[in-house]
Amino acid sequence: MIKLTAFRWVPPFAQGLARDLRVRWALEEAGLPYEEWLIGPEDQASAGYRALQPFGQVPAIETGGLKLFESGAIVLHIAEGCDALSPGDAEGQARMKAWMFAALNSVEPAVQNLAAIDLFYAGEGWASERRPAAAEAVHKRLDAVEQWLGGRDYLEGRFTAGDLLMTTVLRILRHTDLVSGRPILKAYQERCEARPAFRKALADHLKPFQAAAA
Ligand SMILES: N[C@@H](CCC(=O)N[C@@H](CS)C(=O)NCC(=O)O)C(=O)O
Repeated sequence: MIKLTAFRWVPPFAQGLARDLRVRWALEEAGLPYEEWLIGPEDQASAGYRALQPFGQVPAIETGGLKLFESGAIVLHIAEGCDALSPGDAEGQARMKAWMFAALNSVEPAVQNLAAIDLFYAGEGWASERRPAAAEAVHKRLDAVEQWLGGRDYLEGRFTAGDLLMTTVLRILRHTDLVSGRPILKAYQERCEARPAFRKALADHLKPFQAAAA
């Protein structure tokens, strides 16, 4: 059975965003059962956990003898050989990987930078000075994704692991109107998030936080 690490608890701003959600979603799309290993700060610092995830972060998985970290690498590993996440032809698979990298390397850094300013440093003087340029950087990336999507339902005509990662990156902007104010991107995000696999993954991701609050 695949073992997936996730946090036992995160603050409300991170609930529904923490990156184990990406892996849960991919596992649901692939129909692969898994068990969760809920961790806390003491685990993050432990040598045992660092052997699984060198940076002490989540997510990581352990399956058979394989230990894997980095949400993108894990999602790719699951997508390979999974019809729901990956096209059957080599060209389609290469395009899927390009969008996976684009989501994590071209879009997420700008999005994460803005989120950090808003969520961690909102009260700081430097943050209000830096924010307009950070927001502009996000706009540039969102413009490009929106333009690419145009009338397409998905980045490559059908749902792939590229859409899965792009959707989870767009979710990071939920505290702003940067996605919700763009009809094409909003519809795209809602289309991807309407998938039963996402709904199930999100519900399971949130369960430990709800249990901790009860
Ligand atoms: N590039 C990594 C980033 C992982 C990451 O940032 N995880 C966050 C949760 S979403 C985390 O573990 N934060 C705690 C920490 O960095 O100590 C990935 O995609 O897996």
